[in-house]
Amino acid sequence: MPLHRERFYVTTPIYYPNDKLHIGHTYTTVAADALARYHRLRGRDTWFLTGTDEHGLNLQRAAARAGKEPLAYIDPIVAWIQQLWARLHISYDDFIRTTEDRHKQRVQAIFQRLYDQGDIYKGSYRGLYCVRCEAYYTEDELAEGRLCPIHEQPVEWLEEESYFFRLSKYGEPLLRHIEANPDFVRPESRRNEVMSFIRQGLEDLSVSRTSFSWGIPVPFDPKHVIYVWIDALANYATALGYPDGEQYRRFWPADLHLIGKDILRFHAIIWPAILLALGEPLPHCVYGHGWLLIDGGKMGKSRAGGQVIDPLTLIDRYGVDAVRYYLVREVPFGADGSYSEEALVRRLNSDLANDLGNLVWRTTAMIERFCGGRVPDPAGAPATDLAQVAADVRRRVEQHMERFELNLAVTAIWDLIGRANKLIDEAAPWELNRRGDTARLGRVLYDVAEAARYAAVLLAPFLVETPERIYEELGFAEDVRRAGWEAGLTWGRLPVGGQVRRGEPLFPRIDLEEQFGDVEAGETAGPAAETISIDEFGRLDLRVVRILEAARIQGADRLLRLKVSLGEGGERQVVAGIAQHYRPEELVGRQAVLVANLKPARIRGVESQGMLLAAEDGDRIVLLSPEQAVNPGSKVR
Ligand code: ME8
Repeated sequence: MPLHRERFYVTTPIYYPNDKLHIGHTYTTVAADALARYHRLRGRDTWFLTGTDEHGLNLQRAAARAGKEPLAYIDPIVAWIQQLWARLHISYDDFIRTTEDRHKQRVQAIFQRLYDQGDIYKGSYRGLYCVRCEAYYTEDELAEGRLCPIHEQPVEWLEEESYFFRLSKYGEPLLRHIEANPDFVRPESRRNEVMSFIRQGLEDLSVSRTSFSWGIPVPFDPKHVIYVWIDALANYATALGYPDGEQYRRFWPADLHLIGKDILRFHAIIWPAILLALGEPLPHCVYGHGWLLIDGGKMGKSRAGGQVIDPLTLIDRYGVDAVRYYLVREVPFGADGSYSEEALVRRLNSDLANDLGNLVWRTTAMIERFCGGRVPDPAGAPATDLAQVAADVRRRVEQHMERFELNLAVTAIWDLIGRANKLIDEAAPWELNRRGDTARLGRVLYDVAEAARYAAVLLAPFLVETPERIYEELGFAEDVRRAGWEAGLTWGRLPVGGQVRRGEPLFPRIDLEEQFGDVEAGETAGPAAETISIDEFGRLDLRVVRILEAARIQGADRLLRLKVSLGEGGERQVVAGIAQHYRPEELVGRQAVLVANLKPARIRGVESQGMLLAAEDGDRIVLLSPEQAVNPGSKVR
């Protein structure tokens, strides 16, 4: 599906504000970021939108449980989501919150218009409703035990007066559109799924609720709020200023709505039907990628795979580029794949440390030893085959990126890296040096250095720190991203005579045994202390919390005031004596361990409802956190 447009507008789903955003959400967002970066590098006018989906019964209830107004409950969670994206270097151009006025007004205008033209009418509805999906199900759609097929949670009977959208009217035109546009729903298996669903006949869709109030009111009947999915889907247009904003004219229709397969029907049927009703052009592509699974279950679901993997912990441990690389490389894009930290470390060791890291390390080391640290002149000897390999790899990367085959694109780059490493082994520069063949030595070392630089440009959509580091080590002061794709991928761009600067290895290897092997607990020979009984220990209520906010306390340089979430257990304010060890912004989003049943105390006039655990090592204070992210509120035993 070659994209010949000079513009590229890509979106992720807008996520529910949830302090359990995990590696699955990160997967979609990193993939969209890689595509946005790729098109930007190619000089295309690019817009990348993400955001949060903040209305609905589920959030209304969560806020009530926390004893808060919905927005006061949601704001800090949105701040932590933005912090997560910042740590992953997600280069979004806009972040839409569905509680913003710019969104609400335009959603109301859309609803009004559909009503005025007869595409929305009033009726009543009864059915089985999943609060987490915010959707009705029929009996035969339910999972065993009358559970929601996505969340495997009980559904509820709802009966209410409701407005309906004439979805049935748009089945035929939509089917014709999908048939005429093979790239509209991707990959092919999802396209087939959507077409057969439409062929079964579409029913009109209930698009308002009276059973709760946390939503955008129906403009002409405010006891109804607009169905959250209509509200949410519209974000892709409202964020651009639909119907007449300048950005809307510039970027609509979207080139790509990147989503997980769980929300395919909303994006490939309901949203396009609304756009047809509004007379707006349809997006070029809705791409439903697969799920990252843990132990065969979808991450974050209530039963199978209830476990969630915290991206921040992984970044702390392995660095942002290792996490980003793993996400785009490991799973064939589109299919389901299993997540495992061990697989991440294997990728890190083999592809990043061994292949890429080694190429840069050996090349700069040899230039230092044999060429006085300056990039040698290749002109004295015939070219190696690397320029040819590089051109071929570039062509393949471009083809794969246009088809959203991210894993194949990165795999292709490794052909260049592999060939360059092999050339070093074959040409044996140390032998050339011994024989005094400086002409051939110069050629070989120049070509492998240039291959490393070329690979850095090809990697720039995916990795956010490594391309810059490779340039720096090769002594090339150019800004990789600013130079862009075309200039960067001109073979021979690396200047002769540049001073290489070998730093630390790009990626230190991780000892798998040490990280994942059975480590014997062993007796700790600590200082003897008075012992306590297990019952005494049991009186401590230790809980995992997520830090939502952190701020300094005026006049107390050691103290920070933190707001922490215990998930269902609500929120607490805690004062912690860690201000000299952590900056407030680096704490937001982390998990920590709280002594939850400590008697509240006032410290410097600020109430502290519990205490965070930290290790004291000489002058250092280090916060304790679980080895993997767990649901906030989990008990520590
Ligand atoms: O559905 N593997 O938001 P959400 C891969 N607000 N991707 C995963 C995943 C996993 N295990 N888990 C989540 C919503 N995702 C609505 C969207 S859009 C108008 C409204 C990703 O917070 C995947 O992209 O539940 C999925 O579609 C999205 O997170 C769901 O995020």
